[in-house]
Amino acid sequence: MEFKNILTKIQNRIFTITLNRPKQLNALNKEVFAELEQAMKIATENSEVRGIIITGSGEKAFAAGADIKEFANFTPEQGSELSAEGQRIFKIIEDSKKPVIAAVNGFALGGGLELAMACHIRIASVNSRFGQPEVSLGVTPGYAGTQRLTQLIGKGKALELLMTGGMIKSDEALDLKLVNYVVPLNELMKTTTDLLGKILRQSPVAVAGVIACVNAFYKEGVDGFDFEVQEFGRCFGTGDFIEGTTAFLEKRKAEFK
Ligand code: CO8
Repeated sequence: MEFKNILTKIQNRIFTITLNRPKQLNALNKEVFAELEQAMKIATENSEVRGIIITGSGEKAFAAGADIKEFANFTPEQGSELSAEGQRIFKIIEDSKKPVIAAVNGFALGGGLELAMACHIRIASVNSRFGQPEVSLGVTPGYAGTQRLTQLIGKGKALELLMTGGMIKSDEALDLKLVNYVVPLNELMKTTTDLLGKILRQSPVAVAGVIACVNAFYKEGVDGFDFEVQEFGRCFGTGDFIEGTTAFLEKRKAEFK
């Protein structure tokens, strides 16, 4: 499938989505969102794909936010619609059964940071910068930045970043546990691929279960402990469980299908 605003490739069971509007610092407009949703659908449905990486093209930006030119003249209703649509698509990423890692290669601002936070794990290059500058534009974040930033770094620091609209460097993002690792830009994709590779050697059923259980912690009205009991039990009926336990008992490496 041909995309205009993103690039996709499949290599070694990994589906890579590269935001590709480098002249606009990969700003997220409606077309990017539509293509991102389509790409996630392809990655989800293709059984060859086991994990997903989202990154930005160029050496400057992962994504510098929602496309300000697109929403500058919006009415309140249009603003709400855009926000709801973006949140819906980012939730597809968060709820993906296949692990999704953001390889943050530069500015991750506003909607760009919100996209990175919808991914399961974030790895950043040293030159990356993070922030939610929406307050400087007279809006609150709209793609769940207030929620996921608070989940990831805690209320006090989240409020500081959200209310000042300030930008932080990669080392501070690491201290805040907003990202798992910071590496030189030329090592970003290798580090990301290596980490994803470690995950892909595990049972895909169990990895999907872990994602669902951890997400359950944050779901209103869901008891994560009960959810884990159900998910744990469900694993017992799967080929992955038989292969994993049999391989252990036979003192060999499990080969998950
Ligand atoms: N949207 C549209 N275009 C952008 C964006 C953006 N978010 N960011 C950068 N660009 C464009 C610039 O306009 C410029 O284009 P042109 O050359 O045509 O003028 C080009 O990218 C390069 O940018 P700069 O010349 O500004 O590059 P600098 O290196 O000088 O600065 C910065 C880099 C600091 C990243 C700067 O570009 C900047 O501050 N960008 C805006 C960052 C921002 O405010 N992001 C948050 C956007 S709001 C948001 O994400 C809300 C999400 C929720 C929306 C909910 C729906 C309503």
